[in-house]
Amino acid sequence: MKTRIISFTILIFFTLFSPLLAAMYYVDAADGSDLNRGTAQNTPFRTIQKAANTIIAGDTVIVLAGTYNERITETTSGSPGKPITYEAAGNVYCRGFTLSNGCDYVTIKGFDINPTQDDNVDGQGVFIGSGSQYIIVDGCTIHDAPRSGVKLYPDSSNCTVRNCTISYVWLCGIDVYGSSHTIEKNDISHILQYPPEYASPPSWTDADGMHFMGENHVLRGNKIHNILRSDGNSTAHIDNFQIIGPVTDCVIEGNYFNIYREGMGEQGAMISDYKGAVKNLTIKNNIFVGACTIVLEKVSSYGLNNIRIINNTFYGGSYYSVQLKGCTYATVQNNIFYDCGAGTRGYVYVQSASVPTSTIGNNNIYSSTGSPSTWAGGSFTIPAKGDQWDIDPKIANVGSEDFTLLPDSPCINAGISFSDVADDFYGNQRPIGSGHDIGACEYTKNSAADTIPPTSPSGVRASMIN
Ligand SMILES: [Ca+2]
Ligand SMILES: [Ca+2]
Repeated sequence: MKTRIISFTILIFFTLFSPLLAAMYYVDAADGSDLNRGTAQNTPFRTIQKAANTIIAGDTVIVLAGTYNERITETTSGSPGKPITYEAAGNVYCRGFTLSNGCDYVTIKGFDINPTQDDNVDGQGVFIGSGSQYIIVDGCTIHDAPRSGVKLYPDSSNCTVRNCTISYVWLCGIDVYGSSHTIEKNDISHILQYPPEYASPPSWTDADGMHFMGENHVLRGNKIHNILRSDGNSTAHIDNFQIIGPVTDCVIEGNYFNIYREGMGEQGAMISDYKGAVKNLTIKNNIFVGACTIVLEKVSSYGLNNIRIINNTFYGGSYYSVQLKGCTYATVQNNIFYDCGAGTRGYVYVQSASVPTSTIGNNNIYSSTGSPSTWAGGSFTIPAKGDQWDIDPKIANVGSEDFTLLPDSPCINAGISFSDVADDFYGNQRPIGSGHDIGACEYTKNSAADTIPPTSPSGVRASMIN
């Protein structure tokens, strides 16, 4: 009897509340109709916008392969545990997504996005509005945009942009404002100062991998490369990432940066306090190739404070690798600077105002083509304490950009122990062996044990298994 009452109660519940349960909608540009219910694969909507106007929290929209010549505006929010999901099933081309101010818990997966509107909102690949939280942009290809690839507006928070490939967009691949965002494993290249779709760009326009402002963000495991003069970036100050403040408590880790110095001030990163204070920023476990210079420059009264450049590997830069200009409490330790500076200025430039509070040392500085001993350091005396000066770090293969360490590298176990450097560029734990290594890659084998050949087990006899 009791079982029957429970079954009856469940039946009543589902009858009354089934519209509130998560639904699945289908969209098919070729065979759908917005007059359909959209709830089955054989009754799909024709437009993604129709689905956007229909869904509630917890619903999923499956978009079938095809070309959708529409910009989708999402105003409905998901909720904790009940996100709204847009998923591309196959190759789905569309004009991108605008998530209105305050729109929360929306996931966008796998779309090929080519925005066409010459507009600061709808011209972005994905626009995440002010106050929006818990938006996930995953595995999208965003290209040929009149504005940036993804724009996270100020006051947005807890959003994730991951596994996206972004190219031929304006200003920067991802334009980050707000707080507590995770930007990881994206591939960003060919950023444009003057995209053809942007009729009247401002005079200050630029071409950088990423712009990064706000607090508590993590920028991890991204690849930024090939931002080129030959793409029409005639006056850009090309940087892998640029910060103009305010920035607080952010981590930039495990990224691979590779842009070339083509004579116009390309830099690894440009970090200034132009719009606000920059403090508590850690740049660790990154690989910088080509134009590597990280500039920390105080240009206003806000200031730059406690910026740590630790356990990175720099290769092939033709200028100072790190410049400290008016910042306070900067740390530059455990880095490898390999063939940086073209024999003249490769290591650290420190303005006198930054000297008293800077901690610099325990870096490896090496030139494969000659001694770095004449390199100048501004007001700073080099080599610094603990530096491995003009000592080959024994990197596996710089030509093929394998920056792991060889078994006889002097960098193994020679670094300072930073408690927040608990892994390396590849995600291997740190430390391995007796201490942290210098550079972005921890030597993963126990070199002492490696030299001992494995022993054959003795006293083992084979027997039949019955
Ligand atoms: Ca720039
Ligand atoms: Ca070690």
